[in-house]
Parts: sequence; C-alpha cells; structure tokens
Amino acid sequence: MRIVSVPSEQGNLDKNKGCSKAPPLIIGDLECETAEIIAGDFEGTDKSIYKKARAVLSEGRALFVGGDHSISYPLVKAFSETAGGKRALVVFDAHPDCVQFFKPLSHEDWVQGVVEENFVEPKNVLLIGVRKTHELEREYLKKRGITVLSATEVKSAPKQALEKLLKLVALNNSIYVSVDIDAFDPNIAPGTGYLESNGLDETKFFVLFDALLKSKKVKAVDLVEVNPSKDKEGKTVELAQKILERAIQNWALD
Ligand SMILES: [Mn+2]
Repeated sequence: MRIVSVPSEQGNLDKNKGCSKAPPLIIGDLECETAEIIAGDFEGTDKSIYKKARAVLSEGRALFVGGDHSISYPLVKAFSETAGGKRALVVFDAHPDCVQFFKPLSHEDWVQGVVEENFVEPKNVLLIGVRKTHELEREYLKKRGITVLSATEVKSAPKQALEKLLKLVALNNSIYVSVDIDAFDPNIAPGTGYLESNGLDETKFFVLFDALLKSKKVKAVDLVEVNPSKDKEGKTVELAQKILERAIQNWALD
C-alpha cells in the first residue's frame, strides 16, 4: 500500500482555493510520494497525476490525498486500466459532480467524465451522501442509471443503505472509493469549499467505509476537498486523518 500526495487545486474553478495545502497536513509523518503538479497547466497536471497513479496502482493498493475533486478523473482512469475483473466506483459526496462534460474536467463534472469515457460502467457507480443536486444532474443520473444514496436515505434507513452497498460490492471485483469531505455534515467537517447542511456523521460513514474495506476489493481510495484555510480548530484535517488511518489499518490486516 502506498500513499500519494496530489496537491492540485486546478479544477476548483477558484472557489475552494487552499485545498492544495491539505496533503502534508493530512499525511503528516507517514511515508508518501507526490504526483507532480504543473502550475497553470491543467492537462499536463492531469497527465502527470494519471501517470503516477498508473505506475503505483499497477503494483498494488494506494491512497491518494488531494487536492480538489478533479484529481479523481485521472485517478479513476488509472484504476480502470490496472484493476482486474468487474470495476465499481463508490463516491461519498454532497454533490453528484456531473454538472456538464467539458475538458479539462473540473471538480464539478468528473463523475460524468468517468462515465462517458467508460472507466466504470454507470450501473456500477454509487454516489453516497448526496443532498445538493442540479436539475441537469438529476436528469443525467437517471438517464445513465447511476445509483444515488442520499444523505437522508443513509441517515433514515442505514440498514438498507448498507445492503445496497454490499450488493454492489458482491457484484464487483475491484472498487475505487472517492471521499469528498463535504459528504460530512459541516459541523464535523467545516473546512471545505461547498458546505451543505444535513450531511453524514462519522458513525454512519464508517459503517459503510469499513464494509468496503473489509471486502478486500478496494484497490484505491482518494480523499479530496479538505481546505485547511477554511477549517475550524483543525477538525476537518483530523477527520481526514482518521479516514486515512482506517484504510491503512484495514489494508495492513492482509
Ligand atoms: Mn462535493
């Protein structure tokens, strides 16, 4: 298992400036390597992230620490080319991130890019914690048959939510998990660019996250959109560290 710092905030459309400062704070003293970011060159950066991820993932599991959510596009691309068997993508996010499909991809539309490029089949994409959607996104998700577990569903019917997740896990061999910290409630994760109320709490999140890790099918995890400059008492960074540690602990059990 390797940890890769991906300190890019080039896809944030300037609304979440500061999230490129998150990786060293989250990773701390853990051993890590860094994907090269080329200032002012989104496509070059995209390629660099992809190349790094492809090299790392062809050798084993990896944790990628961002950075804004646009990094997940080259990361999932690398995953799709290195992971064996049937592939699934599980995304924890307050937003579906499929506003429109343009290149270079931003943090607002990377999911649509992943689906349109067929890195993962839409029926194997599960979005968890969603609570703020645009009309066009709702239409797109429906058209493509992408499954959404809203934050309300996770909170009001946690058992059914877990069952739905486990069903997806059972049908696939390799899983990519993307964690946008804004999936959590702003009370516990205030340090991010797009705060949406009524988010997930830690307990509900870790039930699902642990189930994913225990399946042993998770090949890659990314952790994005943490913004230290918007954080309060470092609690968002602390939560991100906890998520990172949980993945490391589970993978160490192999
Ligand atoms: Mn988001």
